Amino acid sequence: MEDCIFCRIIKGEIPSTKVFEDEISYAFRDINPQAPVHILIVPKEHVGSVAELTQEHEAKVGRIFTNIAKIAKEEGLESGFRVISNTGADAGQTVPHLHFHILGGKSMGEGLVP
Ligand code: DGP
Repeated sequence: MEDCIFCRIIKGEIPSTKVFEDEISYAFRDINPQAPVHILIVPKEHVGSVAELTQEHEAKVGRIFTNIAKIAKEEGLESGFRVISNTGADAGQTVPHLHFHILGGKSMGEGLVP
C-alpha cells in the first residue's frame, strides 16, 4: 500500500520513534499522545482493520499481543494499561492500517467510552 501512512512508517519513509520491532510487527510512539505512554503496534503486512482479519492472520495477531505484553513491561506499565483498536468510522479510525493503541502511565478510570 504505497500511500498508507503506517506502511510508509514501517519502510522508514516517514520518521517515527521506534519502540520495538520483529519480523511481523512494528511499534512506535503515537504522534498525538493521549496518555504519558501512548504506543502504536502494527502488523508489517497491510491489513485495514480488525474487521478485515481472517484465520490466516491468527498467528500474527497472537504474536502482536505477546509483543504488547513485552512492551508494557519495558515501559513500566505494571500498574495497568489499555489496548484499543478503533475499527471503522463509528469508532473514529483515522488510519486504515490495523493498529493497537497501548495507553498507560496514568489512571484511565473505569469507563470505556467517553
Ligand atoms: P486511530 O484514530 O485509531 O486510527 O489512530 C491513529 C493514530 O495514529 C492517532 O492516534 C495518531 C497516529 N498517527 C497518525 N499519523 C501518524 C504519524 O505520522 N506518526 C505517528 N507516530 N503517529 C501517527
